[in-house]
Order: sequence, then structure tokens, then C-alpha cells
Amino acid sequence: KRVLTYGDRAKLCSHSVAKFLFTTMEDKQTNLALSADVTTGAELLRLADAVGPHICILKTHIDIISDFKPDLVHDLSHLAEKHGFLIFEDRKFADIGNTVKHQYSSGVYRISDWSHIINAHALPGPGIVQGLKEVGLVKDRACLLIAEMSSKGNLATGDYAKATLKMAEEHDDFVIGFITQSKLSNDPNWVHITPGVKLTRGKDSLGQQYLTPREVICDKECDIIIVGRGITEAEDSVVAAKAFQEAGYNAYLERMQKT
Ligand code: UP6
Repeated sequence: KRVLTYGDRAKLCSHSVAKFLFTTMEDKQTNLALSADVTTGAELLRLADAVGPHICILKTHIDIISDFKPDLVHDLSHLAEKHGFLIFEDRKFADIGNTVKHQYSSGVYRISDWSHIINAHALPGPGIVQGLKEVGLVKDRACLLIAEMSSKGNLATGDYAKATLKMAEEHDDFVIGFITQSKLSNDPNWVHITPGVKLTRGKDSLGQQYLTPREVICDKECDIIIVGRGITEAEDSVVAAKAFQEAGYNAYLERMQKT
């Protein structure tokens, strides 16, 4: 049986964001998501413009930007169009449906206005997805559920990931996939996205654990690598992004051969 390419999967998916994502991955030959964890607007825009040609997703933590102004997300949206990447605000919603609805649409950041993809913990139960969906669906936004985390000692173990998959299946008009450390389902519609990636295995001093692009894409059969400090702390972020793009894409090509 032939393994489906990103392009094949673009044709299969019904959600427009997932379709755009797989199409972009095929066209730009990249399964790299940049975690742009910088703390000023200028740095974020500089990084997005420089690394934009090499990524399918730019992941933000908008609440670590010290000089946030609404102009920033406006400019970021322009760069997303210019380079053809999706914006993913890594907000990790984790409250009851009614609260997350407000957190998603309002406040200082108005996340639903500019972020194509958001994510949520499954911990509070399906009400969190229902709440987010009330805001996101009308704007054609997509959600990822956090099934497995990269950090040492995290409590998302045992049947937690299975229950998360089930919750996603019940909301597949809004949930397009998972933040995870391993593949949860063979259904080609789901996007499996994995943080905790560097060119060599390792950890940081606060419990983060790193796998390599090859382990994530080829061995664990996930679809997208999320790389933060491997790029942002490199001497040259563009050179580093190219290296991760190549490592991630070669691992995908190797997996295609595997069957
Ligand atoms: N992230 C993880 N692990 C998870 C979920 N999310 O590391 O299980 C996020 C972090 C950070 C990025 O919030 O933004 O992915 C990883 O950054 P790093 O590559 O610099 O470690």
C-alpha cells in the first residue's frame, strides 16, 4: 500500500485550513513550523520575513511580546500572505467553554482575528472545543488538541491521548489535528505536529526534551516539526531554518520509501 503524500492528503481533507497547510507543505517542500519565541514585535517581524520562505507555519506566543500593538498582527498577517505560511497562536487554552470563548475572541490580543490555528488542552472536556468553535468556525479557523507534551514528567499519559483523539473526532469540523509526540491515528486527515525538536537529541534545564527531525517524521510518523531555540538561538536563523527544513523534508521522503 502506497503512503499518501502531503499533496494527496491536501486533496482528501475537508477543512480549508488543513487543505491549505498540506498544499503549502507539498509546494514549498517543508514540514517545518517555526516557534518564533522572541519578545519584541520588531524581532518577530524580522524573523517571520527572513525564515518565511522555509516554513509552513509560524507559531507565536503573542503574550510574551513586551511591546504588543495591534499593528503587529496586521504586519504579521501580511508576511503570512507574502511567504505563504499559516499563523498558529500557541495559546494552549485550558478553561471552560464560556471563558475560552472570550479569551479567543476578545481581550488585548483578539486572537481569532488573526490566528489561523489555535490549540487547546483536552483536560477541561469537550466544552472547551465547543466554546472555541463558536468563535472560530464562522471565521474558518482551525484548532489542534494537545494530546502529548514534550516536557519531562507531564501528566498527559495513559489513556489521555486516546480520549483526546475521541474528542477531536467529535469535532472534526474545527479540530484538524494534534500537538503530540507520536502518531495517534492512521486517518490521513489528522495533522500530527510535534514540538521539542533539535538537530541532536537533548534537553534544557527546565524539563524540555528534544528529539531529532528524523525521529519525529520518519520513526514516529508525525507530519510537522516545531522548532524554537534550534533556530532562534542559532548564529544565523536562516541557515538554521534551512537545515531543519532539509532534515525534516528528507525524513519525510525517507518515510515515503519505507512502507
Ligand atoms: N511546546 C513544547 N512542548 C509541548 C507543547 N508546546 O515545547 O508539548 C512549545 C513551547 C515552545 C516550543 O511553548 O514555544 O513549543 C518549543 O520551543 P523550543 O524548540 O525552543 O524548545
